[in-house]
Amino acid sequence: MLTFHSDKTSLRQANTELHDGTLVTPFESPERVALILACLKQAQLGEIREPPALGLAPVLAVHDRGYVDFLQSCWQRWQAAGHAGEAMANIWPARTLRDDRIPKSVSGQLGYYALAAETAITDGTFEAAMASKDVALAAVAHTLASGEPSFGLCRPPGHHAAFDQFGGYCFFNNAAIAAQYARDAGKKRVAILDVDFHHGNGTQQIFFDRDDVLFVSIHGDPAVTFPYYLGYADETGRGPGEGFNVNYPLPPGTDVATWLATLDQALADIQAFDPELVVISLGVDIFEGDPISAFTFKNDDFVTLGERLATLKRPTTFLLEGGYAVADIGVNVVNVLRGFGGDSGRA
Ligand code: 6XA
Ligand code: ZN
Repeated sequence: MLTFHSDKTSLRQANTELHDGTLVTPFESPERVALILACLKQAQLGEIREPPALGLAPVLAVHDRGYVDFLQSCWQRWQAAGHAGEAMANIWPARTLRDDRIPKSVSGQLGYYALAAETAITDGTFEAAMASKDVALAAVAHTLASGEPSFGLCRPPGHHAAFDQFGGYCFFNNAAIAAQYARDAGKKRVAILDVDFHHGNGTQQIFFDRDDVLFVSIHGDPAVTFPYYLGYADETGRGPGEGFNVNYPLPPGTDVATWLATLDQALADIQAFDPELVVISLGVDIFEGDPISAFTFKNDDFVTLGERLATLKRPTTFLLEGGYAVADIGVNVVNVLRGFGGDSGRA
């Protein structure tokens, strides 16, 4: 299977993440991509290609212009304001405040455009996000042109990024940008299946009113897991989008058999939609050893996941989302791709 990768994704080098009340080295690290790359090469899974730079037009097809401008200028403005650390939100237009006026200061805008506090903006963040969406676009373009599956080694991830909000380590919604690109290339129906441990709130929000992009997600129950405020089963879409958003929240600790039975339902939803393209938001943080997640996949279960996804028999693009158990991240990704490709060997 062809992989797309850009060295520029390593330009995101944040030092701080607010985690459990302390500032820690971010779980979402450049090392993740390096380790997956090494494993892909060792497994000889196929060619690894650089994506072309496609600019902002495909981003602006799903994100707000003001939001994109903010991401582009934030770090420079934060430094110009004389702040010592990395750019982080610490005030939001929360439930009792106004959200219909965008403040002028970078601190106020950070809260306006942030949906969570763990994700700092730093030098290189915007450039890495641009590279990440270019990886996604090249992967989907390859699948559209050839019908062959592809893997986009996206970093930073994307599925928490909404129309005009970042958070959960995400800035541009790579899966949404790829799906919209396929729509603009003439594909009538695109399905996004999100198997990351965390609900893809951003992807859901971007397509919630639409019937041309089906969003199906299996994830930790938002009543007790991040992102907490979206991802319930009763969020089924709105207006013309009614019925085209499907959430399968599962309790932390859910066993693999239950997870796979849920996947079978998700796959039936996708087949009923008859998509011309499937985008998989591939988070491997469903692994039992993941430091910030709570599902129970073992290394070999990722092969089974790949095999089940292949039963769809649809043109498919895989895009990396989460996964932080770095010692196993390469094996787990390779196992999905091998399973999908029909090679049942375990990495
Ligand atoms: C922050 C949790 C961020 C989750 C990131 C992720 N406390 N999303 O893996 O899929
Ligand atoms: Zn995740």
